[in-house]
Amino acid sequence: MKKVVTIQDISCFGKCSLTVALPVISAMGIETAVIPTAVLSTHTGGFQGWTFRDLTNDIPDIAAHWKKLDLKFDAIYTGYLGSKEQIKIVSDFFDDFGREDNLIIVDPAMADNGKLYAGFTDDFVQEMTKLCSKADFIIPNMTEAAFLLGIPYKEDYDRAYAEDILRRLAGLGCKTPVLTGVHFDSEKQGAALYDSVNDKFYYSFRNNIDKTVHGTGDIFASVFTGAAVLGKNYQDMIGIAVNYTVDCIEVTLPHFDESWYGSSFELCLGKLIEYVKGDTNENA
Ligand code: PXL
Repeated sequence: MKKVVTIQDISCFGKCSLTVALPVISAMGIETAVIPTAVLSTHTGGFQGWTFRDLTNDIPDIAAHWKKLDLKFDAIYTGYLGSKEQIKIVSDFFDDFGREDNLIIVDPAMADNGKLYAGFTDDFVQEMTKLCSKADFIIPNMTEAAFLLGIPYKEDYDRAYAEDILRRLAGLGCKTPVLTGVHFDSEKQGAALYDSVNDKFYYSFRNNIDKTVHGTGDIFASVFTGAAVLGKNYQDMIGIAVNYTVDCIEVTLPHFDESWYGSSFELCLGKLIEYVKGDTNENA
């Protein structure tokens, strides 16, 4: 069986980070180990008064134990990280567990809609930029890409701009950057992947839904990780991730008022399993 370790927080209520990554990657038939970086009572996107227990100091001990056990992973996938100190420790984990034949996937989960998430600063962004340089794939949205590159966030842009951003992201040191939430008009939204080794761009779009649903970045990154580990080609990696993410948004909309804090991804897991079995997911 393929084996992934995902390193991110556990938000006890709210459906993001580990409570999404674990079920989603498992549903794709992949063994999923976890390193929780912090325990929060809820995520920080719309709730007030959340608790935060930092688990940074546990990470080196977990890594040391796993070294003794000689554990090996097909991919290391990181999401939301709580502090710049934590990013440094995760970077050491990459040095210990990264190998020629495994994948490092970094979702620099730190910002959306032009703004950093609560509690993040420029120092954090700098450290995250360094972490991205060690990854095989990074999966920022347009806001995160702007922060990583130190440029202003743009709401409206064209294909040439998106491709320039992807080239510049590759310049940070990651050979295959992926941009999420890409849209060139109000009709379609999706993702773009840049294979810098072959200088080739891949796109996948679905009809645009003009609604932000919390945790969908984590869903995209989890599915993308699963698809990469299963050896799907670049077009299918983004195709499956876009399709499942949009399915999750669509299924949430009818009861969004009660479920404003996260998508009803559970209702579409059957479809994800079908996408994984499918031969092609081209929908560009
Ligand atoms: O979905 C990203 C995320 C993960 N974890 C926590 C968050 C967020 C986004 O707000 O608050 C704790």
